[in-house]
Amino acid sequence: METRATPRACESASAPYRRRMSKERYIAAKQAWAEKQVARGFRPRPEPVPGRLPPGQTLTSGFPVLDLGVQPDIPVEEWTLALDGLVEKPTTLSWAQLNALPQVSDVSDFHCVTTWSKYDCRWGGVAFTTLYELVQPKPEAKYVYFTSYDGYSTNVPLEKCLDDDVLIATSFDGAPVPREHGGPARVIIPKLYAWKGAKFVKGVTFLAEDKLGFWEVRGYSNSADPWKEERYA
Ligand SMILES: Nc1nc2c(c(=O)[nH]1)N[C@H]1C(S)=C(S)[C@@H](COP(=O)(O)O)O[C@H]1N2
Ligand SMILES: [Mo]
Repeated sequence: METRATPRACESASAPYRRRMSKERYIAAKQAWAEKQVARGFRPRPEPVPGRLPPGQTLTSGFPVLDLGVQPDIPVEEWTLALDGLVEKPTTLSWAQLNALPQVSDVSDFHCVTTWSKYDCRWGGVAFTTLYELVQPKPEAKYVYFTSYDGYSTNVPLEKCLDDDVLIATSFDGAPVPREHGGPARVIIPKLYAWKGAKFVKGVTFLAEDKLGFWEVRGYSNSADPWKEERYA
């Protein structure tokens, strides 16, 4: 757990120490300490919502970057998203075509297997269900295999992709998804550990049989449910 900087830290001064200080000096010292915290920009953190943080996770206020050491630079004029495999209508979307599809936004929590979580991420883009309707997967399609411009891949059961919070995100916090966070477009699947969301997404393939992705072949859990702490297989 992260420790909270609050004035209680001073209140815990030992009793003998406090007896040596006059009450006035003690209060003045405590007040000066509190003023210093404010000057340093201390803000109380919101109270945790019970049950919101999955087991073994720690809340972070920053947004760490995790990648394979490459952040591919894909100009949007060259960017495409291929939707293929077991679908009636295989399609390759240009950036303009993706952005012409109905746009949604969703606020969700982000859970990384390395134990940090970030609350209230505001993502905007195209719902996975919109792509599903566009390409019309065949009944045999049961799994989705995502590929990325950095060589990354990950796999997810199709049914897990059909929740309304699963997006191909093109914006974060009202601005384009920064390159280090997977722009121009990345996948967000809030109910699974974040490695299931491909940054720099380039392809979505619908499959009848499951096919393990980059981390899944290296021992990460295939199901990746943070509430069940499915970290490693
Ligand atoms: N293309 C690609 N997508 C990826 C990764 C990656 O290395 N490459 N890392 C995954 C992991 S392990 C996590 S935790 C999240 C991290 O997203 P962030 O860098 O925006 O925090 O992206 C996931 N998607
Ligand atoms: Mo991760």
